[in-house]
Amino acid sequence: MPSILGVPPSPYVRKVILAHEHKNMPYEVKMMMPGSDDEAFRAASPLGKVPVYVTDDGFSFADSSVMIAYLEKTNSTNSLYPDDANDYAQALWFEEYADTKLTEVTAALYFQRVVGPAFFNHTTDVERCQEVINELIPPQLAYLESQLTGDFFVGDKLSIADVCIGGALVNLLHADYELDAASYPKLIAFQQRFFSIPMVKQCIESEQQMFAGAKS
Ligand SMILES: N[C@@H](CCC(=O)N[C@@H](CS)C(=O)NCC(=O)O)C(=O)O
Repeated sequence: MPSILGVPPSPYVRKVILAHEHKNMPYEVKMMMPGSDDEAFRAASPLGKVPVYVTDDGFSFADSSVMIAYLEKTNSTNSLYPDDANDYAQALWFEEYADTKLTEVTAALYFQRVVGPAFFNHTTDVERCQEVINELIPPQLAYLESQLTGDFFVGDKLSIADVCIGGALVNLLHADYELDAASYPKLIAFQQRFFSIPMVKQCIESEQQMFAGAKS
């Protein structure tokens, strides 16, 4: 079975796990720390970033977006890419946006409050948290609120846009950040729908167990 090398609380690993679950494809997660100097890991990921994907025949490569594109080539069932060309471009834009700016600001809080203390012996910097909450997160949430016109970010079914944006919102959930109901009503409704998808629920619960285990 193919392996995803990385650490599950990483939003990029989460994204690849959710894609496998959505497409009913087998996978196993093998622990690999970001920045590891494991030779085979570095050969596939010269930047030292997780995840790395290892196929059944031993082919390996890096980058979560490349992984989803690869999965779609090998198995087109339950596609995460819209058929319509404009929708496809829009979904890829949201994937790019979520993997860069949105993850940057949500992971800043997630690292301070959860990942750093649980795994890196890090003490939460309360001032930095306030800066992230007051200045960095609101403009991104406002952008997302402005982009939602229906149940999904693009078209009328779950796409890579929802997986990546919803996955970044999981960072905020873990970091105990509650979206303001008056400012982001559509985004809160999206968040509730996304978090209640069984595969997402299960992913959130298993990450919560991991954090609880790391603390004890
Ligand atoms: N574009 C990459 C980003 C992966 C990434 O930044 N992973 C983080 C962990 S969440 C990492 O490995 N960081 C280590 C580093 O930057 O040295 C992807 O989509 O897979």
